[in-house]
Amino acid sequence: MPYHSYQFTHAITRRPPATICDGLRAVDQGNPDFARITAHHADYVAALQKAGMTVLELAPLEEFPDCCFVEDTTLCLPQGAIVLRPGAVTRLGEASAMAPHLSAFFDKIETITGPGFVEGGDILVTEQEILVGRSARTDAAGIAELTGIAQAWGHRVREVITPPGVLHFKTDCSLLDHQTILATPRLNASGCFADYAVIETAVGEEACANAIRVNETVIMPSGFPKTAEILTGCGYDLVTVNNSECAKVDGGMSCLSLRFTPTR
Ligand code: CIR
Repeated sequence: MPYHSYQFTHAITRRPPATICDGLRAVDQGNPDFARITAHHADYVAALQKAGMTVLELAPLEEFPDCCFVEDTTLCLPQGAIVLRPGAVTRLGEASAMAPHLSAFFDKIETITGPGFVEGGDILVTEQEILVGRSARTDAAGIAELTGIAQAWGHRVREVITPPGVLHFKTDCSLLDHQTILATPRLNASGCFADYAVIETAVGEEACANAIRVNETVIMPSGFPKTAEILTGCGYDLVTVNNSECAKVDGGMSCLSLRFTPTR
């Protein structure tokens, strides 16, 4: 049996729009350079393909500056897809724009109808359970609605807390394998990974906690040599992608794709 939490055949991405300069961010670090973010995005797609994925690349939606962060629109599970409800007002419409693309891959598609909100960046799927972080973007009502759907599909859902001031739960953690998590020391200190082995990001390298395990590969942002060395030393097959421009609008490795194995 494949590990459903990190072995996949397909991904969906969306190329960055020229309006990415209007993308949401917590702190102003300047605007992403459009040519560079486009080149980095192409490198990211190539890394997914090299990891064995068939990638559907969608066209940018200029009316949604954050549209390349497709992870926040949908949760893909082995049983089907759940169209989410982003808590950022400017991003709400991204979910319904993704919905039509899912029917080619999934027999079962459910939708979070509200009034609650949930963004994919707050959802970490492991082999054992689905962790959902309550955050400024994901609230109790959204988690309750998601839980109802996921439980009916046989999943255990556990609500956790995204640290204050942190955009998403997965800003601070990633799945490395069926029992191991990469996490920042601040998130690990919350105790939410007591049932897992945890590898902490190196001091000063917290910004690389958002990585993705895809089949045999771990894809992480470049520029974090100490954490890269730790992961390589633990035997992970590491590929790095420049994320300098996405990071200016708080984007990382997980947000740039939906990863799944089609059910149809
Ligand atoms: C936002 O603030 O919504 C975007 N600028 C970044 C979203 C990153 N998404 C993710 O980590 N899943």
